[in-house]
Amino acid sequence: MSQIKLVIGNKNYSSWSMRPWLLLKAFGIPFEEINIALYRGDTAEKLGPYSPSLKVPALLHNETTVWESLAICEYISEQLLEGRGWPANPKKRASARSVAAEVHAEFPHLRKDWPMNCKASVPMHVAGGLADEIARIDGIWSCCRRKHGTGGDYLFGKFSIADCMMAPIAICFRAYGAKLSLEAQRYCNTLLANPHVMDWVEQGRAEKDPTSMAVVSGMAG
Ligand SMILES: N[C@@H](CCC(=O)N[C@@H](CS)C(=O)NCC(=O)O)C(=O)O
Repeated sequence: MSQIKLVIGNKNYSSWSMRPWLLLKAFGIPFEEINIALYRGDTAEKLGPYSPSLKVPALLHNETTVWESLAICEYISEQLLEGRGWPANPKKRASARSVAAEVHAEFPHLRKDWPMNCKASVPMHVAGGLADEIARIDGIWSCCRRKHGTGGDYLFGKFSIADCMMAPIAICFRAYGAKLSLEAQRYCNTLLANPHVMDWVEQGRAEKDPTSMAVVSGMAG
């Protein structure tokens, strides 16, 4: 029998943890959740046995350890979903992988200035690099929905890893009041209405963590 453990940080602000968690939930894969509180004196010590990078998320499956959110999503798709984490159509799949990789590698301003915080609801001023990055996300969302969105309400129609990568961004956009095009806003609303996204947000909001204000100074990711 396979054993799947997902090591994650605080749900209130660990956007990287949320991505593979959402994938496992969306596809109904049972797993054990191991929660490690971030930004504490003993965080690295607690992560040591699970995560070579001393960061979350990390996935433990039988004898295999995988870290880095996108690598974990790839592994889940390959080993546990027979590839169903990505769109079946090769063109859609190529674009889905591209936008997922872009989220994983880019958007430094979003990460620093608008960190995920499920409890936050504070309209924020937008300028410079942050405005450019919000516009780029809006462009990705509208363009993918228009070009690839048939067959469902998600970025590539049916729910995929690309949506897992975008979900924390939707939470940030709602929290800080991003102004989006109609198409992008519609997709943002779809993500926020996903029952597993709603569960994550609810659990994040319920966390009682003295470090949760740290996100205001840009510590979270
Ligand atoms: N590139 C990594 C980022 C992981 C990351 O930065 N995780 C943060 C929490 S969201 C973390 O573990 N921080 C703990 C620390 O830096 O001590 C991924 O995609 O998994």
